[in-house]
Amino acid sequence: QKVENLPSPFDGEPVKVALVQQSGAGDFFTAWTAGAKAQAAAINIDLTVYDARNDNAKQASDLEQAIAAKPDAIIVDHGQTDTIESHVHDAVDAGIPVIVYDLALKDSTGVIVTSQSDASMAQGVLDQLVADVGDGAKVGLASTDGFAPLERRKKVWDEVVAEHGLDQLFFTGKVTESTATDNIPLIDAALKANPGIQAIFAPYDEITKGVVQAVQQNNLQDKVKVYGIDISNADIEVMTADGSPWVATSATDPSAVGAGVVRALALSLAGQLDETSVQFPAITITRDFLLEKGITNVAQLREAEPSLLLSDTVVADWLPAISG
Ligand code: SR1
Repeated sequence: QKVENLPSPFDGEPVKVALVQQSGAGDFFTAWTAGAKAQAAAINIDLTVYDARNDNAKQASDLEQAIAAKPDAIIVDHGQTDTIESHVHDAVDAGIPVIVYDLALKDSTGVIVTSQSDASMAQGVLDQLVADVGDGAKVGLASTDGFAPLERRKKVWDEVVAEHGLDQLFFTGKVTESTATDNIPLIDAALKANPGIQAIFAPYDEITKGVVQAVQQNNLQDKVKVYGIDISNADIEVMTADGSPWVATSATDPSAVGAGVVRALALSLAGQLDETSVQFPAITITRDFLLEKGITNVAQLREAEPSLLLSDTVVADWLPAISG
């Protein structure tokens, strides 16, 4: 989908952009990166992708390497504040425009900051959780600290737990290059140690899938409800399977978000971005909705919920949203 009549700097030699990722693993990041690449290709951006495979020291050296290559701009996707922020400042000091996605910065001067609407995403599924299991229910959190979106979602969780007197019996989880598989033993142990759990909030779909497996291998699918964040073809298959405990998720279309981050950068390079931060809106999707509509993949979900395409977010006549 190449776009014609592009403004400067997209109307000449390809614009060189480095994408420095903490990890490209899992459904979300695979789709996000595909969306970023498609949007970049449409507007004459030559995108070089660095994937640190969840190695924070490597992401820092990837960013140093990217700065040394003097690209026209850098996108930093996720990362730990402690290891990445100083390098972001180095890039800004070197005159390289920087846009970050899901990276918490203590000082974001000169940087475009983007994220999903994490607070409303978490609120959407947690409202459903409270409606389903009620105040005072026994619950668990399957997540981890150190990742900006997960910490933003946990903040809402802590508020909901306090407001509704939920009895939080565990908080466990990890992010790795095999997050779904690596969370199964953690949740299995938590379920065995805490009989009577009624609901689990697992605010990252790779963790959610691990939670669903652990619930099923303990034969607790009729007793424990699971609430997630994110959506993918594989997630829809898990949610709509017979007797699935995964009852609701809040999500964007990750491919549309990856594309949206590239558009925000492109608007900024063209001198047409007024804001310094962009948030991508999400929707809450229930298992019942997917089953009622007969939705079996993300393409069908986009048709049912066109707002997922983000067609009105950071767009211009010369910069339409790329559909996934
Ligand atoms: C490890 S952080 C994972 C989250 O970041 C993305 O923005 C996705 O929504 C995912 O849940």
